[in-house]
Amino acid sequence: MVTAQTLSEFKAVSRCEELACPPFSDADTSLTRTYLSPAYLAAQERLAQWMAQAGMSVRRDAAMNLIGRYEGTAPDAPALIIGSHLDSVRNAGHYDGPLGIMLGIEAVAVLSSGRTRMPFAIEVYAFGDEEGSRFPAAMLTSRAVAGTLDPAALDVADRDGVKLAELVDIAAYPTAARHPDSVVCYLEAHIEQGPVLEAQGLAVGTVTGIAAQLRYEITVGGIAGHAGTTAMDLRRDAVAGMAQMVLAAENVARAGPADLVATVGVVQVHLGAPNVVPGQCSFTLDVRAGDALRRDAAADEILRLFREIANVRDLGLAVRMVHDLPASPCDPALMDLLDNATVAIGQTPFRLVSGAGHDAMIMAALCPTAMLFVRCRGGVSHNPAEHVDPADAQVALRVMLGFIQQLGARFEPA
Ligand code: HGY
Ligand code: MN
Ligand code: MN
Repeated sequence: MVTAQTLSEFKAVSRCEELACPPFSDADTSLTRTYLSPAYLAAQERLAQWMAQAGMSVRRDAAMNLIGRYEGTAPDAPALIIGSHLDSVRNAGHYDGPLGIMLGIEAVAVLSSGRTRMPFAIEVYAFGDEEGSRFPAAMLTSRAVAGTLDPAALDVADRDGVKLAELVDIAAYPTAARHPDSVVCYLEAHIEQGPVLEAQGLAVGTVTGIAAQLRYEITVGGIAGHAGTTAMDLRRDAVAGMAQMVLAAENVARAGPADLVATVGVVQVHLGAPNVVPGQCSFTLDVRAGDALRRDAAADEILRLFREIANVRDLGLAVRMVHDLPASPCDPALMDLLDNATVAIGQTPFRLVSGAGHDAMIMAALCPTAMLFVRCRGGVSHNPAEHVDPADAQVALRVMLGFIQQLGARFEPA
């Protein structure tokens, strides 16, 4: 029914490469593409062309997601949504997010070129804010689509003080929500961002679930002082306290099981100067584990240690939760379809957990979800050295096409 193309016709990887440079990056010599930036909008325009070439109608929703729709055999049929994110971390790799979008477009292009229509529509979503790299919140746009967005989360501004409300119609934002009846299920293909598939010698793997994650913003208050005249025993040094807290968080995570991780990724010293004992600093804390119970126990222990360190050092401590993302199991029946499609092309099916967060964990509130991981070299990600072999990405496309065919064979209109 559907023939896989030759590798030379396969465009998903080269298109990710094209989008990794200006004008599709906000940085000159690396990839940074943040939600609603000029680079983000330029990348949407290029994606819209590829979606249209693949036979899709293209629109944007009120959360400024870009959406391509390939109609099914029945008008207004519910849609299989295939998606991932168009935004990136700063100094990013080229595939984290875009690869899943390009594979969705490529799958529709293969169906469209074969004049194949499914009993459901297929919509490809390029989500706008999975990384949270511009505003102090993440997954805003997939939460809007899933209908789980707290409007208060939209009251944010970026590092330059630009408010989200200046860039989008906040009042209309919730209209991006999809009615559950309009969606069949959600499928996301994504690089693994870990070393497991490479260690197994496999191109793709079926994701069983996504780890639970908590994110906090911590502020430590001390007393600024002269670096030359403030005796060590009289100091209330906010950065020294923060340093002790960072190591305390690392020790708790190291003492736990392999899937328990804690990360301090952003550190800021308020009015820092070489000759000033720091009076205030802030940092982010990200804690994850395969289930919320162990994640929460670790986070509680880390925050208890933070309070203890602050007391001993006579420092102020303020803790603000940025987000709480529960663990998200993938749908067992959809996992079976991915495994079957993997076997059907002569590959070995393999299941693994995702330590990284994805829009799929948000879409799980709306519909059954499935994720397909693609091997990436050394498991490196959130790094310009991120690399995916085009042949592996094409295996993923073939699995996705098999998944779509099986879903069509099982689909019963409501
Ligand atoms: O944080 C994550 O796991 C994802 O890359 N946003
Ligand atoms: Mn990422
Ligand atoms: Mn990602």
